[in-house]
Amino acid sequence: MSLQRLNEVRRSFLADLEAAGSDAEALEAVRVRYAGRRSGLLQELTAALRELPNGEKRDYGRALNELKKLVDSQLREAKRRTAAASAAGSRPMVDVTLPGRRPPRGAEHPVHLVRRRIETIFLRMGYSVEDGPEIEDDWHNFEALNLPPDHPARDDQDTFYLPGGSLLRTHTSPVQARVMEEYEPPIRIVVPGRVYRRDSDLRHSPMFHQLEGLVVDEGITFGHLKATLETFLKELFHGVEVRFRPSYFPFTEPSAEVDITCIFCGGKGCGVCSRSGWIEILGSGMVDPRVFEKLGVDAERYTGFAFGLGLDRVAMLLFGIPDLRLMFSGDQRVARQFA
Ligand code: 2NM
Repeated sequence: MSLQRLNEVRRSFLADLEAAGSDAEALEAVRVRYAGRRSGLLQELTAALRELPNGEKRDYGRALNELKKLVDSQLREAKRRTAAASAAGSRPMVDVTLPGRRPPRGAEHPVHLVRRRIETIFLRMGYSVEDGPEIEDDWHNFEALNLPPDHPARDDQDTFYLPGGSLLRTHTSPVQARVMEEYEPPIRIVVPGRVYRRDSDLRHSPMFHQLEGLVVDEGITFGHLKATLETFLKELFHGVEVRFRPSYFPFTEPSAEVDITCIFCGGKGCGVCSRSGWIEILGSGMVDPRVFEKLGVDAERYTGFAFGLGLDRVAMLLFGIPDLRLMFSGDQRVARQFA
């Protein structure tokens, strides 16, 4: 009868435990009902031990001990599961049906678009793209380029000087100077980059972008300069005519400024080209042998041409951007219109 009672309690304990699942409150009720100190069923079964005839005490006692161990271990295991389940339940829920968050997207700046377009044209012609430091020394920015100490371009009004005599490059030509110092011709490079001048008004920004090119080899003539720049400009501005005007730069001789027919009026004359029908687009010339000599290029053996243009100006012309301030506003609404 009493062993039978033990088995009943064991069965009902296991059933109640299963019914409670991982519900903490239900489990606590099961614990109190079976293992409660004062009136738990195990307590009752222990008390019943004393009433048994001596012959039955051994088997009953052993079975009761096993039941106590079972209840204890099962309750402990259930409690562990409950704790784990509630920890998982407290994690924030992910609503997988919510629409995704759209990350803000930038757009390529018009100057950058123009730079890549020009680089592509010259890369196809066999040039490579070079760059160099924006903080320069007097030698590479001026002296090596045949800009004597009294040249107006060296004026404090045009150049940002830094403590210690270094300066912000006023053109990308110091990169060409570094390439000539370092490499033996043939040289065919274009050099895009930021340049700095102490100049700030509606048409001038103290930082702007240039792209310059340099070719040095045996037998390079003004004919190569002319054909190269004409080919380049007709590819960049479809359908334009190109003309060369004599000019002057300290680092080239002879020098030429290059115009294209106005891309707004086709050459008839309008506000953009000041009624002339022509827009000045780049400067160029045959590298002065004195520049070669300063940079260790054999001026008896080699000749070369160089050119330069303003990327900001070209971007404004190509995209019809009317105000320089829009170019430097950093406003994504500007850049997005040209992506
Ligand atoms: C220009 C116009 C004419 C030029 C010259 C050189 C160098 F380093 F070879 F002497 N680099 N760039 C040059 C010549 C740049 O920009 C309006």
